[in-house]
Amino acid sequence: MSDSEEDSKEKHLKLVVLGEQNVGKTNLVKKYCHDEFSRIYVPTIGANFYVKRISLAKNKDIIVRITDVSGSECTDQMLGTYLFKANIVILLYDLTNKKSFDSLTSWLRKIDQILRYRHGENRHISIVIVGNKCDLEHRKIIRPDEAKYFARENKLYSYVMSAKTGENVNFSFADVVARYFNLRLNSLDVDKQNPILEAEITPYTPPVVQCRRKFSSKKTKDHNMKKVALKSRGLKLNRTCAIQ
Ligand SMILES: Nc1nc2c(ncn2[C@@H]2O[C@H](COP(=O)(O)OP(=O)(O)OP(=O)(O)O)[C@@H](O)[C@H]2O)c(=O)[nH]1
Ligand SMILES: [Mg+2]
Repeated sequence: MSDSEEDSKEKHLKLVVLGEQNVGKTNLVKKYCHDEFSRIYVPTIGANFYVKRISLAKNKDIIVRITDVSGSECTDQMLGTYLFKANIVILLYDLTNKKSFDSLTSWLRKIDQILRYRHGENRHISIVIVGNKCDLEHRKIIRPDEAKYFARENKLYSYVMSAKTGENVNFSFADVVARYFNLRLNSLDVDKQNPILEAEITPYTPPVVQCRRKFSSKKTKDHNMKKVALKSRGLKLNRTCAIQ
């Protein structure tokens, strides 16, 4: 097969998302694949599977099969199964949860053991760390330099995103995939990955201002004046009373 034929062929990739419970793995994948987000936390049981087709660098089609693994009940054996023939691992942590960041070391150790001893694989696997929930600006406790330091020490790439707002999601996934294939995202690719927000245009109708007229009728005014006049004379006004 010629190089050009090889280049035009669809490429397939297996990407596995791992990390502690509640860090936002399911929502991140759903945001990326279906542009969906849910505030309600529904823990994943086992794993969920998704497929996303992307087109990068001169329309090279890439089919990304994504496995979203439960953060709570993942035994080493199950993890081994999910990691089988994986090309990319996204290790997700929550920028507002220190424990989830600290757990990255043990995730890395587990992955390393599985790849080395179980599969006997020495294949090329890319691991990246991703800090999620960057929209919670006031609650972030993992500093950017901390994450960068950890990534540098472990020779990993590092990203931050928000499954809620979608900030940096499409671009980062595309960048991770492109790096795996040694492709460089061109400016067109970057534009393609940044979704254009479509605002609905509705005609402007000026609000109807309801003014409550504050007035006292002439009748009320006369009535009050009569009351004051009578009071000064020690009298009381009744309906039939007439002032001389
Ligand atoms: N503010 C904010 N909340 C998020 C974000 N991503 C996820 N969440 C919330 O975090 C909670 C957990 O999200 P999930 O996606 O279910 O977490 P998970 O990592 O899949 O959890 P497990 O399946 O138990 O491992 C949910 O209540 C989400 O609404 C985010 O980017 N920003
Ligand atoms: Mg989940």
